[in-house]
Amino acid sequence: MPLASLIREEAARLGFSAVGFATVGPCQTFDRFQNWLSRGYAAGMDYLAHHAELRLNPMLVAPEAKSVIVVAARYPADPTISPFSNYARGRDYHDVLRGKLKQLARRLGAQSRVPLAARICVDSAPVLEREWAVRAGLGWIGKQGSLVNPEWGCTLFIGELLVNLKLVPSIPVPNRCGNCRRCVDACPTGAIQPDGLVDARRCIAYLTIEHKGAIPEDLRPFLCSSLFGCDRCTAVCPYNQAGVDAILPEFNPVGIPMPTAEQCLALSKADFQQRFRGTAIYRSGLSRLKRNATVAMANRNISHSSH
Ligand code: B12
Ligand code: SF4
Ligand code: SF4
Repeated sequence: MPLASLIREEAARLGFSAVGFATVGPCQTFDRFQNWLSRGYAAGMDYLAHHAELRLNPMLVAPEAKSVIVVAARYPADPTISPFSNYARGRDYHDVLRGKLKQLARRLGAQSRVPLAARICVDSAPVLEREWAVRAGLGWIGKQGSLVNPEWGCTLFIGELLVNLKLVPSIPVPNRCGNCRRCVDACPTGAIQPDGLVDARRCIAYLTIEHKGAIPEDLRPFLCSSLFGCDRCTAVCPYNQAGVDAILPEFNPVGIPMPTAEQCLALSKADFQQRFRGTAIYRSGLSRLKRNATVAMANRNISHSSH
């Protein structure tokens, strides 16, 4: 079987909703990334500026790499915005995608005629993952900055294998946002800039997950009941029409309720570990969750007193 067909077959067996290939070379949007950094949009995520220039070309991360295999895994798109982002309700996507990409590499290594060199990336390397997803034909960049796949929408995680194999690159998908601007209009804080860059300093996903310290007072009311992450600009996308098809079961923990803000405040360290170990919430930590719960409860009081 040709390697490309084998990769597609194995990716589908592993539950990925899309897979594509791109040829390793210089990045096309490194200037955009640098512009984002220079405007201060990375907020407190200092790690993104460290070794920024490694994003210029995946060969700087994996010198033997010839192709980028990009996979997408679907998580539930729930239009009813709930306090915990849908992306974080199931198992930590970093672990899930990494585990599956390891299996993909193993199968590929067993069939390849040359010894396989493969580097896995899931947020874990200085790689502009959205650019590589576009170049591998997985979709286009929507007005909110996310990868949108014409069949599966934008509630997708992406991961890459940088491999020393030559694969025929996939055909890119043209941008189909058209006149739609639902995502831009759905953002309560104006974090999405006119040129499509997201100012993390105003982004609820950043503020509730990554930000250290107190949440700036002027932004607190915009969080409403958010406890972790923000789905507002992804949930409204009209391309999220595929129902529950191809959603990985690991990301769809049916029947396990999420705690309320009050319950979050009452969690002990041991409770937190027991409930959230293995999820993205665990990485962010109990003190940030409690900070967010305090803001969500205060917001509830504001909305009650204004009625
Ligand atoms: C930092 C970060 C954040 C920050 C900043 C987000 C941002 N938009 O910049 C914060 C904490 C706010 C965040 C939030 C979220 N994130 Co995030 N995040 C990242 C991370 C680690 C780096 C992103 C980055 O470099 N940003 C800087 C900007 C300038 O780069 P960029 O967004 O990648 O944009 C590039 C493309 O748009 C490209 N581009 C634009 N137009 C075109 C056109 C063409 C033709 C081409 C080729 C390229 C191209 O140019 C830009 C520079 O390369 C990536 C993982 C990674 N290593 O890439 C995950 C990642 C982007 N996040 C992801 C997710 C799921 C989210 C959330 C949905 C989580 C949530 N629900 O709370 C939100 C979405 C918010 C949003 N509207 O973007 C996924 C996105 C998957 C997807 N479908 O796009 C990623 C890829 C993680 C993963 N491995 O799956 N995130
Ligand atoms: S994740 Fe939320 S706050 Fe951030 S850009 Fe999207 S809608 Fe705005
Ligand atoms: S909501 Fe509309 S503008 Fe935003 S990404 Fe989806 S199609 Fe594009």
